[in-house]
Formats: sequence, C-alpha cells, structure tokens
Amino acid sequence: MIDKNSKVLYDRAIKRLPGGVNSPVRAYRAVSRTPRFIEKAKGDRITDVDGNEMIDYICSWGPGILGHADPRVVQAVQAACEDGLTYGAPTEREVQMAELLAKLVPSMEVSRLVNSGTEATMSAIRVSRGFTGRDKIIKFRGCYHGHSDGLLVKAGSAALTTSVPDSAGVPADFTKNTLVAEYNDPASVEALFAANPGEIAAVIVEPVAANMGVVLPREGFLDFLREITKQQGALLIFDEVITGFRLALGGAQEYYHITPDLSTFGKIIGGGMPVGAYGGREEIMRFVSPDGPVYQAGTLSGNPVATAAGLATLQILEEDKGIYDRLQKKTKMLADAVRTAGKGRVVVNQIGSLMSIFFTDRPVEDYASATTADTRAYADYFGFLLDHGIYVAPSQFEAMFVSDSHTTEDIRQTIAVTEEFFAQ
Ligand code: KE4
Repeated sequence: MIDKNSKVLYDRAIKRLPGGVNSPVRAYRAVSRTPRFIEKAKGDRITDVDGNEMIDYICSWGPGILGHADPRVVQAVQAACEDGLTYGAPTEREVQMAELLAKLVPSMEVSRLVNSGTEATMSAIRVSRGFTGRDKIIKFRGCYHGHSDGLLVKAGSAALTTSVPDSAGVPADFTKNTLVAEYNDPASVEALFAANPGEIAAVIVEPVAANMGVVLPREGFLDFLREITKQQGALLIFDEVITGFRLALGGAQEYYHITPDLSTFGKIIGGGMPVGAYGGREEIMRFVSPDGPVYQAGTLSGNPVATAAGLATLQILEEDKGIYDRLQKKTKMLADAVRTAGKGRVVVNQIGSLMSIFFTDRPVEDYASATTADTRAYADYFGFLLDHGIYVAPSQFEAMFVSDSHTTEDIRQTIAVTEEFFAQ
C-alpha cells in the first residue's frame, strides 16, 4: 500500500486547513499516520488517491448504511439537481420527510430539518430549555453530541461538579449549566437531580454510546432515565445521530421500546448529504419559531438536493424488510471472529451494525472502562489493517460501521487479516 499522493496532498492541505482536514478525527493524529486522501467509493469499497482500494468500516462515520454511491440515491440526487439546488422556500419533499419521520419514529410528532447532528442537538437543547423554563442539562461523560459550546464538556473532578469546557474558546459561563453524569450509572444521575432540584431542563443521551467506542446501555438504564426525567419534570432527549435508522428502522427508541420527549438525527437521515433533524412531542415543538418563542433557522435546512438523498435512503430502508437482520448477522460474524482471534487481548462490543474493538481485557461498560483500552495497540491494529486494505476508524474511541453492501467475502477477508495481525 503506497501513500505517495496522499502525502503530497497532505503537505499542501496542512498549509491551508487546521490539521489538513475539515474534521479533526480525519487527521489520523491518534494513529500517527498520514491520512489517506480519498478519490472515490462504491459499495463497501473506498479508493484513495494512490489507487489503494480498501474495505470501508468507517462509512463516513455512519451515513453509509446502504454502501457508497447507491445508484438509487445517486439517481434521486441527480434528478433533484436538475430542478435547482436550493430555493430557501418550503418544498413537498420536506413535508414528505417530516411525515415519513413521524411514521418511522412515532415520537417525532413534529420535527425540523437542519444541516448537521450538531445543529440538531444544539436546537433540541434550546427548545428543551424554552419549554421547561429551566437552564441546566445533564449529559454523560464520553458521549458526544456535536461541537456546540454548551456540549463540549466533560466532568470535573467528580460527576457532581459543574463542568469545565474541554475546548479552548468556550467560556466557562457557556458550560456552567451543563452537568455531567456517568453513562450506565443511575446514582450519578440521581445525585445531579438531587443537587439541582427543579433546575434541570433535560437529559441528553446517546441511547447506545458510540463516541467512546460502542458502549451498550446496561439493562434498565434507559428505562431509568425515562422514569427519572418524568418524575423530575425534565425532558429526555435521545441523541440518535448514530443509532437512528441504524439499530432499527425506528432507531434505538424502537429497539429498546423507550419513548423520549425529543430526538435528534443526522448521518443516515441525509443518505450522505448534510441533513440533521430534531423533533418530538407536538406540545414541545410548537415552542419553535415561528409557532413559538424558541428561535432556530438555517439557509440550507431541508434543501431539495439533501432531502432527495435522505428521502430516497429512508424509503429504501422502509421497503427492505430484511436489511436489519442482514446487518446484524454480518456484524456479529465479524465481532465473534475478532473476539476469537484476539484471545482475551480485546473486548468487542457489538449491537446491530455497530461495533468497537477495545484493546483491553476487561468488560467495557462505561467511560472509565473504555479508557483502559491500550490506544497504542489499537494504533498498531489500525496500521496493519490499513496496510492490508481494511479501512477502520483512526481512533480507539469511534465505532466500526457495517453497511448492507458489505459482502460475506469481504467480512471473511477482514477476519483473515485480523487473524494474521493477532498471530504475529
Ligand atoms: P455532526 O455535527 O458531525 O453531523 O453530528 C454530531 C454528532 C452528534 N451526535 C452524535 C451521537 C454523533 O456521533 C455526532 C458526530 N459523530 C462523529 C463521529 N464520532 C462525526 C465524525 C466527525 O466528527 O468527523
């Protein structure tokens, strides 16, 4: 595997872009390699500028559930482009999107399209504050909800303290209302509610955490969050940017039979184009401008080309009754084989078409256990796979994604390369 042209492009890129990239994880800093610059992708294969074709388990961090350049989605986008790229005015397709969202995810009685997961979570938090009249929110350490100021925080010395920003440029004032609990730890949530009675507007959670690597909710954890928020007059926000339309057609809320008050979506909902969405109970969403006092807006929100890609993708998922079963089977086959090959050196968490390989010997059930993983060992695994044509996340704390276009042969190829790695 050569990376000559990637190196040339990277040298140019770092002159004009921070880290040479438009999103930090792409810079390969956690794995100390030159990032591969991509030329094209089709199905489960991605090809870099040096002609290296690789099996792709990043799938653009989640949108690619059908596989790259699905002809049905590409055709919908091409047709939409013929009629203009953006109008800044309502279109039928946006109504179809909102109606389909409500059908596939019944809790989404009223929704609004935005352009990213960040915008979706930022807006959901704002409307939860506007609706409850409360300022504080609870998030979980290790969960990521995009880069809006108030959500770029992690706990201070204990989950009970208010949080300190973990990004420069975020004034402490912007995060003082963001409280941080421990994922899978009900007591840490109870303590925050007890310490802030009547002040917490919402709890926002990734129903399956996928930004500390994949960490599953313990039995009853999500039910607990649903219960305590109801009791405390706070809203439950499911951040389904990753789990939405991935764990099931109705997302994690269908998979776990929990109805949140608000949900956020991204990635798959745009079918590869920039689309996010937030929404939920009608009485809450009627607070959003121009119906209500919570302002939120966007020039390209619901634009005809992005909604064409999103609608085509959701319609394909809705019509294909076997896709989620196929995704689960293929991903489980890979996860089981990696567990066997790793012989106690790795823990693999897998659910549906999401999985993570942690280089640790203990169960990974929360942020603390996830961070026991040996990130150097992960970096070695990453480099070995990359050199053997397998393209996985350049960070231990991301997810692997399997698409409907991943063939059994390619899964077997991935297993063989993994077995070779562990046999060294
Ligand atoms: P975007 O603004 O990147 O569309 O979505 C933010 C977001 C919100 N909620 C969850 C659960 C998310 O996982 C994300 C974004 N995920 C990352 C991958 N861990 C996107 C990749 C990147 O940052 O480049």
